[in-house]
Amino acid sequence: MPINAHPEYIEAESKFHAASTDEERILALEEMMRHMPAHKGAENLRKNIRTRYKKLKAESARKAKKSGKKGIKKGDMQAILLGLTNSGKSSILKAITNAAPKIASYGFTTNEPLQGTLNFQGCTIQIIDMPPIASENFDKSLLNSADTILIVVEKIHEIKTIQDSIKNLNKKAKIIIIFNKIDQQDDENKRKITATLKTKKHNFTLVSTKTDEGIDELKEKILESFNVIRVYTRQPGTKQDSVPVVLNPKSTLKDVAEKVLHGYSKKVKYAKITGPSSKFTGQKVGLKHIVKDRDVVEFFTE
Ligand SMILES: Nc1nc2c(ncn2[C@@H]2O[C@H](COP(=O)(O)OP(=O)(O)O)[C@@H](O)[C@H]2O)c(=O)[nH]1
Ligand SMILES: [Mg+2]
Repeated sequence: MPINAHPEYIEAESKFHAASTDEERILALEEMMRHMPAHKGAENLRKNIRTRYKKLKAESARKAKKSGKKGIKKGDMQAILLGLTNSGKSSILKAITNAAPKIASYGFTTNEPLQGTLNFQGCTIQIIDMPPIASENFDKSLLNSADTILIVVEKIHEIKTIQDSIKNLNKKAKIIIIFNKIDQQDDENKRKITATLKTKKHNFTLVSTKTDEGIDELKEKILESFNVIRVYTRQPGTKQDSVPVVLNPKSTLKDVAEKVLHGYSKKVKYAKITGPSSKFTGQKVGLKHIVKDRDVVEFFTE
């Protein structure tokens, strides 16, 4: 053990030694690399770790290719379904995307990640149904790259089980708790479940894939988790468009104009804006104005 190593490094190193699969070893090495001692005396150590890491990565890429594992290309907005077998992950994938996964009361487990596309409010969102966390086929790299993790449960205590199993992975992802099979609960239970989840400060929805209860709210939450901004445009004197322009945070009205009007955006002189970024209804603003989610704008050319 090197002198002056960070405690994080030491912890990662013991994880490396305790690891039983290459996948775990790779994750531990990545952690070790993040906390490597920086002093000159540790130069060889750093080199060794990098070499070991490269070797393992190459090896696992070779194995993945051989086993014919289908790679999933990461979309701009990606959410991953996690939960115990039978919690209803495949049913949710089916309810919110175009995918047609197999659904079984028990005995069937998803062996490969399956993906579906959720088209919602002009956005294309990739939803992935993962094999059980404990299985060989669980792809941690996919989990690590996801923007949002959807934890599917049918009982409160399952949340902790799932959270613990992904503890050291993907700390950046937003988490949404999906309490499924709500059709099986009476009103009193629903109230209790809601109260508990609120107390624990979870971002959550109660859903049923049988009755579709909460499904629209879930789509809304998923989209919101990506931090995108939706701006609705309106031609002067007409009805508001129902499909918003979707932008990154801190976008300006100029960005909106370019998305809607393309080459004509230069003709726009000002806009009237109503919504979270306006001081009052129909506020007149210039193109440098920074928009907020759910603003409604009208562009004017003179
Ligand atoms: N009552 C009820 N049953 C559900 C609901 N969603 C899924 N199920 C059932 O739960 C079982 C497991 O569903 P599945 O989607 O395959 O779960 P997975 O193993 O997490 O992918 C199946 O029998 C489904 O019909 C729901 O909202 N309500
Ligand atoms: Mg399934």
